[in-house]
Amino acid sequence: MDKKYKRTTVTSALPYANGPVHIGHLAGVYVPADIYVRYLRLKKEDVLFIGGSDEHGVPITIRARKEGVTPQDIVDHYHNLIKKSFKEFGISFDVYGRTSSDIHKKTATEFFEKLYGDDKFVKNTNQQYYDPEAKQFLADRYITGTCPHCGNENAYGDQCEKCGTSLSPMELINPKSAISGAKPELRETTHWYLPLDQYEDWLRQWILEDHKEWRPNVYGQCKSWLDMHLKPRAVTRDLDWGIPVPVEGAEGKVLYVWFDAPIGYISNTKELLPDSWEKWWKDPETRLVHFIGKDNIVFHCIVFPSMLKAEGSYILPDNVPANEFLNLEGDKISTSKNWAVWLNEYLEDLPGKQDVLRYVLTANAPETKDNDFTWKDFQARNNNELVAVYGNFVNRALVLTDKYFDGKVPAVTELTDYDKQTINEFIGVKEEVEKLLDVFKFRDAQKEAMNLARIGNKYLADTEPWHLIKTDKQRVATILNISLQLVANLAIAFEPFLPFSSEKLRQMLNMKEFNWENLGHTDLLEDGHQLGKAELLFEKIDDSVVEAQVQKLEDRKKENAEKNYRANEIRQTIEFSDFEKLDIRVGTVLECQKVPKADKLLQFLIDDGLDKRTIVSGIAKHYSPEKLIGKQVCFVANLAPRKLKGIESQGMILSAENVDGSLAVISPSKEVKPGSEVK
Ligand code: B3M
Ligand code: ZN
Repeated sequence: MDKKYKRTTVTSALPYANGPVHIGHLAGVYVPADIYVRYLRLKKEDVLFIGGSDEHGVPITIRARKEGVTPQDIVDHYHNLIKKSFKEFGISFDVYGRTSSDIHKKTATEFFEKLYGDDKFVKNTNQQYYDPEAKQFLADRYITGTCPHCGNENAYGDQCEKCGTSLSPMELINPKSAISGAKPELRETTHWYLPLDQYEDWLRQWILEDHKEWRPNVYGQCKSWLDMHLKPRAVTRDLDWGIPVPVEGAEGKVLYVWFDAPIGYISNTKELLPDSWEKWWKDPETRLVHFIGKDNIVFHCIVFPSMLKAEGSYILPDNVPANEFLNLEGDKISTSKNWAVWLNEYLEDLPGKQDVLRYVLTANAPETKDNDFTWKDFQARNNNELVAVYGNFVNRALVLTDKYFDGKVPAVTELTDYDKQTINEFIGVKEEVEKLLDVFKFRDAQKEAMNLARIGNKYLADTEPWHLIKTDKQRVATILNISLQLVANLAIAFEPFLPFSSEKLRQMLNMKEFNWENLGHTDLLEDGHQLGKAELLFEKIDDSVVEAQVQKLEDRKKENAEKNYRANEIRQTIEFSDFEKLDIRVGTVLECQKVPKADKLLQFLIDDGLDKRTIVSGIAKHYSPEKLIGKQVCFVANLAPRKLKGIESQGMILSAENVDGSLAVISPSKEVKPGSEVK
């Protein structure tokens, strides 16, 4: 970042207040944002860290309806829960606001009015689904039906959660209102649109030319959106939860949640700094950085900047370091399937271990690709890195000083070449960590900070002060002085990453406040300085602890599978004539191979008795292709052909889904002629 700036406004995505936050949120957004902000604060830069809850949107209303409470009840509950979790994990927001606040309502309303007054919207009338029983228009999420791609009967009007395809309500087969179950009808409705197409040329220049330094995943996503061309986007909705559209004749309409939510960053700044908020949003010498997950890229890089540009008086984001996703034990984190490690539960099970989670999430940060969190890795990183490297070095340096010098920092007498070499190694770490933090490479930065402890451990192991003490106390004094200076450096370097441990260490070292500028110095602790009491910084985590966590997840998986099974059981019965429509046959696998760039798909060539046919099947995670060649399988022969990854699949191979989600291909119990019918 070579541009001159005076201050930095850092925002982190406003989580929806309709559920607790989990490790994916922390890894993707809040830990990196917090590291960055703490780093700038340590450098004594002017920085503001804005957070808050996103309290509008359809999912909140659906949840409220399901639980028989008001949307306000839902957001009150989760806003407080989320706020508490963030606090417990040391996410050091300057303000944590909420979009149901009055100040936000006013700010968002005025923002809309300004754009409306300046003629920045286009008004458009089209047809949308309406629930005649509930007497209201249905948001995409309020319509369920059968997915035209995979047949899932519970697909939503915006997405099928089974196959991941994004949908529009009109594509659903047999649409149903999620409110009343009624069959929705099409009615006309009017909305205001932000004509993003008019911003396309400007966005191309601003992102693709002027911000080539953005992360490749962010830049790439923007480029593909822009290459597909932008369409006007509706900024209003027919809904009764949200900020009313401040236009005559717009009764029953509210601002679209993605229009008001990013304005929440501004409202929350206003809440904190009613008199000076503007300099954080309008002064060209302010740098704006948005921390988000990858699913929010389009809103923060394209939609919100277009809104700000249309308004005219705001600065634009300087960078948007979005992360990819964190998976959990190999599977996608899912709120609806309860496949997550919830922050509140984590702290109940592993009290006081905030920094361990922060450390592991940064070490595995999904900065360039999706990454996996596993409890085994969590344990290994704690035991082999935090305990064995960081904690061990700190503990040895402090305990030895206590033992040989009554806890007073001993003075250096003479430096050997080896001492000088060690010092040279660790003073270089400051620049390395800075270089990485400045470009949002938190994972590598933390690794680099850890090198300080590695250097220290090696130094102690090589110099062996515990042997020397019998013959050369002066030499031991020098060794321990250098070691303690290193410990003080560690405390500062790790403050952004592991704030709780650094604070503990600060007390153990009896240091005043930390300052990033002091990093790399060897005079942080004066001769004779009295240290505080040494305590263990980290503790080993036993197998039983992580095994219990894995068990907890496995139990949930089982529960889910059982729920699914029951849900299937109560599905409607069908007539024999319906069954007869299925043409299921046995075929012999002639060829089988992986589909490139699709980790789930296998491509089969089947002898179906009459001919050869290609079938693509999503079982690559469960079989290696060569194992299936020569096997007989059952397949639906009369399924309409469909394209998967550009390959036309002519049928569907049948498998049984085990409770744990694993798949087993169905084969006849003895060999039959290819083409035999299954009845
Ligand atoms: N609440 C989506 C999300 O939590 C949304 C972010 C708003 S940021 C202005 O992923
Ligand atoms: Zn689907």
